Amino acid sequence: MPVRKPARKRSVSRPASRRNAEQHTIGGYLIQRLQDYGIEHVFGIPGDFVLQFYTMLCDSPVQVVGCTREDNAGFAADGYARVHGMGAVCVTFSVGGLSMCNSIAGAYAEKSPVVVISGAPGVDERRSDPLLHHRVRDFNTQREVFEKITVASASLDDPLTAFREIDRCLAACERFKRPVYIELPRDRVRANCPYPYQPGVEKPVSDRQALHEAVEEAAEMINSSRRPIIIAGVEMHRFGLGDEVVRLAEKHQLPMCATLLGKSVVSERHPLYLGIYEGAMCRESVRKFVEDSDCIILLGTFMTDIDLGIYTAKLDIGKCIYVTSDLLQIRHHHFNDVLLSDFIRGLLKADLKPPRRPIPPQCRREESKFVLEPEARLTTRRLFERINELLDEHMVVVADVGDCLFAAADLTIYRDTEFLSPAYYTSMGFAIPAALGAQFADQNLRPIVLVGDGAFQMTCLELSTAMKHRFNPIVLVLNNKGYGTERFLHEGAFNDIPNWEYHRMPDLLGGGWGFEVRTEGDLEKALRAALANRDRFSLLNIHLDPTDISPALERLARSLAKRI
Ligand SMILES: Cc1ncc(C[n+]2csc(CCOP(=O)(O)OP(=O)(O)O)c2C)c(N)n1
Ligand SMILES: [Mg+2]
Repeated sequence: MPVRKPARKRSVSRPASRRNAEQHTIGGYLIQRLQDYGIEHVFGIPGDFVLQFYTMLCDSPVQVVGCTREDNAGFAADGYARVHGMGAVCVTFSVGGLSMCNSIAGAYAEKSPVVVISGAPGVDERRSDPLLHHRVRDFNTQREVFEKITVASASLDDPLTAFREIDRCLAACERFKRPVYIELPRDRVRANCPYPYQPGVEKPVSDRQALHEAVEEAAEMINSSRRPIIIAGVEMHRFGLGDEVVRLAEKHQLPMCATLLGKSVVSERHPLYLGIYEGAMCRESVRKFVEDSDCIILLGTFMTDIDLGIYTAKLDIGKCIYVTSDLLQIRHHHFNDVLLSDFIRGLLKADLKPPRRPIPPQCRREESKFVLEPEARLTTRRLFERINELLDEHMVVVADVGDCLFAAADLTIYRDTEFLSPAYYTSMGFAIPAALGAQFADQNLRPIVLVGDGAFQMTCLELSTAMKHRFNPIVLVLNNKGYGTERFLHEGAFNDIPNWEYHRMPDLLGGGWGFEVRTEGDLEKALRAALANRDRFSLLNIHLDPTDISPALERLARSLAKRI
């Protein structure tokens, strides 16, 4: 189902007759369809090959959000998509598009539905094969690159097919929750459809017999098990099935875990929720409870190395019901043509009678009160204990790659889907721009951005855009003077990075609040001030010892040490 949120109304400067006429142009139709899918903001940077379309966008109810770099625009659109249901980015040819490859690859890997729109030289301009600026090899190079990292792509060079192509790409984006690429040659933006176009809606359906047999086999397995458990993954969020998972668990009192990539897919305050399962990286009690199970119901999880605690997880597929949007496997039986949503809803309706499996008290996280030691030097462990107390239902935690991601696994997120991180593709630089996208997607959410000094140095200038729009993320820079996670794997001078005065970013950007934190007392003061400063971003430069690591990374180190 397209995510249909009412588009934000803005004053439109052009006469209505012109706007209506534009709806029948390729550019106008694309903008209309973006809105049909609930897209209210498009991130990007203009250039001469996309200026006409930018003008059209600016005259539409869709708000264009200018970013400092195209890769950041890609991350922002990804963050927006994760919160809002679908995102979009619009850039110029090659110099813009190609610099977005990494962020769009991440969106592909982690199933985030982002529509990539790129301007391109006009079809008529290409006739004598000229060396136009931004050209790489030939005029198809960028589209061919994006074919590899999107689920559908099209070049809208022919008005006869362009309208259908727009619908095909957007439907694929929505169905597969993966990016799509739409290229718009600049001389086709205002081209009209040569015939009255009617969008056709084709909905995928499950094979009824396969669905029936799969649900029956799953029910049999659950009913004959003694220690069933659900592990919920990121796809439950992407496909809007989080509520169904909770209903399934509640109906049969099934205990639940989540994966790191799927963290917060169900509320972490739910009484049936145990925590994140990620092999040796999770708490031992949770690990034991999961690995003792004789029926592991994996719903929309990706079996990634990080989610499996660098493959320290011990899950026997012979004890699993494993369903994603791409596959359905019950023990070693594979079923084809069964939609994820149909299977989950089928399970909800099935006659399940699983045994009750009480959650042992040691699996519950102890909620100890954080007692401040004002003079103590701050450590990662204490920092995250304090952050855990700070979180409320109006915040979204956005974690970058590095120890902050491992440490964040231990945070308790209040509401569902309020934790964003690139926990599979693990590209550094995600958090600051993704937080911008998340705040555009839901302006009632305040981002708590967790970012290492290395990742911060990559994309920090997107704070300038947050500043421009008076957004108020609280950015915690974990300044351990280098690539700590890599130091932990392999020490070398290449892991040292310059120690910037991060807390002085407000001087550069002309606003915001900066704090330097060394002790627990400094942290307390800075956090209180940051929470009170609701008008701009706050940035905490948190000095940590270069050898200090989070409890999660410590757990992994201990487990790996046993194996070596
Ligand atoms: C774009 C990108 N480049 C390189 C890496 C490899 N890498 C993984 S973690 C890491 C260090 C991260 O440093 P920092 O952000 O300071 O976090 P820390 O590990 O210190 O907690 C690097 C370089 C990556 N994941 N992504
Ligand atoms: Mg670091």
